[in-house]
Amino acid sequence: MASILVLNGPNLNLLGTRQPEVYGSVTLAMVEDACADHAKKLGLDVTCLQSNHEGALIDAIHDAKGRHDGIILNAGAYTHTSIALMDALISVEIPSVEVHLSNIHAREPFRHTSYISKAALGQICGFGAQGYLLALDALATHLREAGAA
Ligand code: CA2
Repeated sequence: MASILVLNGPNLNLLGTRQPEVYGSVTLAMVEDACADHAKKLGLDVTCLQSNHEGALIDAIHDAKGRHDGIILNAGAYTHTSIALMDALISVEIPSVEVHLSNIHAREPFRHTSYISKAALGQICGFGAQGYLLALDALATHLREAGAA
């Protein structure tokens, strides 16, 4: 069974507790449960991880090599700053989908740039927590077409 790593970056542990008008009212635990349910329906295995630390996110991406067949990444604000995360994703060569709860292109100009996009198959943003499920659908199709699932 193909395995997907769902990786969330800084401050996303606060989901559902503040700024519901921007990020919705579901908690990270609810997002992770929904990912597990949806992955099961798609015949995928899922592992979820969140860290507020750039180095820990990089380590998780490195550790994914040989363990996971796909990565779903919401890198939070590191999206807009981290060449190191982009390099890590490129180096492991694992198909990845970038997710954002909010529509980063409709927000402040500094959120319009994504280093993650340069390493990802594609980006899903603006659909709230549903974005993670759409990303699972996209990875399931990609892996099936690539003969990896
Ligand atoms: O829209 C997204 O998913 C973001 O990745 C969220 C990041 C933001 O810096 C990106 O530009 C877009 C911020 C995550 C902060 O999450 C919070 C959730 C609830 C309360 C406070 C922060």
